[in-house]
Amino acid sequence: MSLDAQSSQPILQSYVGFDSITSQIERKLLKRGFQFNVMVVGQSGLGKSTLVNTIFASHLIESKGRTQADEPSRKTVEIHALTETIIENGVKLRLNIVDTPGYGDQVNNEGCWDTIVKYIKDQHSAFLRKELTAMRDRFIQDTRIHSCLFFISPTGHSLKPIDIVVLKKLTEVVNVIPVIAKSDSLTIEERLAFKQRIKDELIHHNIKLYPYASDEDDLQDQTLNETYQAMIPFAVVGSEQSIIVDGKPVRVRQNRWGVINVENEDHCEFIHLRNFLTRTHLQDLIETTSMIHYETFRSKQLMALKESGQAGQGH
Ligand SMILES: Nc1nc2c(ncn2[C@@H]2O[C@H](COP(=O)(O)OP(=O)(O)O)[C@@H](O)[C@H]2O)c(=O)[nH]1
Ligand SMILES: [Mg+2]
Repeated sequence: MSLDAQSSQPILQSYVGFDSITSQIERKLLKRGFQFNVMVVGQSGLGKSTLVNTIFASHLIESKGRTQADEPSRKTVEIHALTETIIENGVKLRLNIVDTPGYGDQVNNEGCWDTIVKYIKDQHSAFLRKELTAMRDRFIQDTRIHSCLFFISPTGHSLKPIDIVVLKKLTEVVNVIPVIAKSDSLTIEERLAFKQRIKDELIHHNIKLYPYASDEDDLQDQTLNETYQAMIPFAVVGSEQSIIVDGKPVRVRQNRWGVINVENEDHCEFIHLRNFLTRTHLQDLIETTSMIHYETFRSKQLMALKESGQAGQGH
């Protein structure tokens, strides 16, 4: 088929070159870099700071238990944000870690989640305000929390009532990834039974966790998500200590009885959590935050705005 009757060249079959759009996008994205915001929630001493440092392989948060004598007991949940830029093979990732020390530390934990949920909503609200300004920036600095690591105490029994309340609140506003903290304190059988009990409780309380099913998922995505859904909550072990094995540094926890290799999947599920966060679901966590959690917030806010506007006109 030809548009030009004189020409024998099949014009529409000639190579246009739009397939290079993927590399054009890639170049642009690489220049801009990526923003990834992670929040950690859980009682003091469960290894939050240690795990984050183990995942992102640097000393992002100074790991410090509450046992230090000079540190006063925290009365309220404090929120600390910490930003670090990581570059891997030319890809720039701006990592924002939001720590929430003090959660669940009090005898009466009523309302201790308010600060955390408010923080998440405040980020959505700030983003919406920037979007709605007439002269909005081309790129809005994104502080919305893309994933929330929720630390479950390795009791081996069940979730605490407060965990259920907080999980319910959090899953409504953010992608929650629960982990069984310090899972080296449980035997393999205890860990399996604990995990199953947690899963049953989550179903019983109708708590829906990320990853959510999407129409866009192909068979490969579905299979991958099902594998992770079966594994969540990840039973993790964190460590800042490394030893050299075969010339490579390996993260380990060493005690009197032996050595736990944090990155060995026979020992714990740390490597699966790290792959999930960084290698398979990083982009989807960011997208889901924007398309589902932020969108829900945004439409509620705009509806409320519209209603108050109509009420105002009625007078
Ligand atoms: N047994 C064990 N101890 C851990 C693990 N992760 C961290 N710890 C230790 O627990 C203590 C508190 O860790 P930290 O990361 O400061 O907890 P955070 O208060 O939740 O941030 C430190 O002494 C860590 O070395 C783990 O996976 N297993
Ligand atoms: Mg900490």
